[in-house]
Amino acid sequence: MIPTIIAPASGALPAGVCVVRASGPAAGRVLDELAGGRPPPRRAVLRGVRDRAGGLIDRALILWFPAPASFTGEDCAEVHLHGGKAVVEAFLTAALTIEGVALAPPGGFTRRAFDNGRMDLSAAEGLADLIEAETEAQRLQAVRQMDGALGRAADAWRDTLIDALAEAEADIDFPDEDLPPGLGTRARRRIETLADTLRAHLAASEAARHVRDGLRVAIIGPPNAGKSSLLNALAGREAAIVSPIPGTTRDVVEVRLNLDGALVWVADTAGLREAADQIEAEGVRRALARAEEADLRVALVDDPADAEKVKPLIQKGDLMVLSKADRDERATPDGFDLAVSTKTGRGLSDLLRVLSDRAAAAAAQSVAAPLTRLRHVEAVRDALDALSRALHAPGEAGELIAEDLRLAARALGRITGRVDVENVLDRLFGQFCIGK
Ligand SMILES: Nc1nc2c(ncn2[C@@H]2O[C@H](COP(=O)(O)OP(=O)(O)O)[C@@H](O)[C@H]2O)c(=O)[nH]1
Ligand SMILES: [Mg+2]
Repeated sequence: MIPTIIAPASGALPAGVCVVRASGPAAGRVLDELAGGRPPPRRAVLRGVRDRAGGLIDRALILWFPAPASFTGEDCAEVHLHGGKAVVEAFLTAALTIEGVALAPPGGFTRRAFDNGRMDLSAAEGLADLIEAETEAQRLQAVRQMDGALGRAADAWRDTLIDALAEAEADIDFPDEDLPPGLGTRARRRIETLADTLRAHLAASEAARHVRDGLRVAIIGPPNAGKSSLLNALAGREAAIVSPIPGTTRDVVEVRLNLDGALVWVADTAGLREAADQIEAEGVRRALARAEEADLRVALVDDPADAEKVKPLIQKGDLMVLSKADRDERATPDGFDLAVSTKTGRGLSDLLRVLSDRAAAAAAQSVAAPLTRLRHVEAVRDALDALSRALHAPGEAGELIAEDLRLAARALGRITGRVDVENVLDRLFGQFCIGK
């Protein structure tokens, strides 16, 4: 028999209220045995909740959602207890004495919703992202994905392919004597349009992942340029150690900023120079690696003459910034985007504005159904590879074309979890919190 899972679904205790959720065939029995029976479906009622010996645990609101019209598609019960640790503990202890009831694993409820066809895999991922969302941009992107935007797009793309496939197969089975063999013009045009759409989604996927994972910024520059001071000033706290001794920062220190609703990670790095010891050398190596993988580098120098030293490390769109701009009131020198001072605050709001604009641009670039995870990107890339093979196959290769179209449809089916899903499920649902 399927176990009935139970877990607190709301946040850390103590709290005003704690929602405990149960799903599975014995969910109704939890209410029968501990809460005086099942109320009418989807109606909140106030009841005394009692342990097996009849002792009062709490007074609680209870709800009953019979299958299939529930979050998981199974019988579900909710008990809104007062959020005291001992209250919740006593209730769970009592519930776990009921046969077939077990504690839910992480993501257990959502996994059942997926297994019962209540949501596709991309929607489940959207829900996980929504729960994790800390910024407005993350929330917007996640709620759309949870609402099915990506799932619907992936299904539509797949339908286009299946239609084209039907046509290609008809051509194989009943070749038209008057036409050259291979993809018909209509099918070819449809596949070309689809390939364009997929390419546009791939192009926008980096922006979508910036929204989800945050824009990654690295501050780089020679020792003592004021990198750690700048990080602390941006963070508004002492995240990194500041000292006049060059070579103080040895590891990458990262802070996250919520800039106008967008997530930005700023990393402070070890100063780039010939290292004095092995630990510092490792710090420099990490600094270079972090700078390389960042979306944006802020090259910081306190002497314009040092600009040449950092130039080889920066890329198009990166920022050249002069630090310690309190020492004289010079205008921003040629070749620099900004001059900042952590002592007087000069230029700091301008720098934050640039970072927030970059992050917002990333959010705005997103298409209606963004590919937010590497998993989606890989599926679309595989589909595109198969499509370009199909489009470039020689005319007589009808069977091969059909096979490539099938492969492309299969790759797109992975986005929603319609095919090839087993290997991702445990990993995905394992990342959820308990009670979700
Ligand atoms: N005058 C002035 N000194 C600064 C400023 N920012 C940092 N410093 C000083 O520069 C030295 C090195 O700073 P730090 O942030 O550790 O530099 P890092 O090695 O690049 O991380 C410290 O003595 C700081 O007090 C600034 O805006 N103005
Ligand atoms: Mg430092």
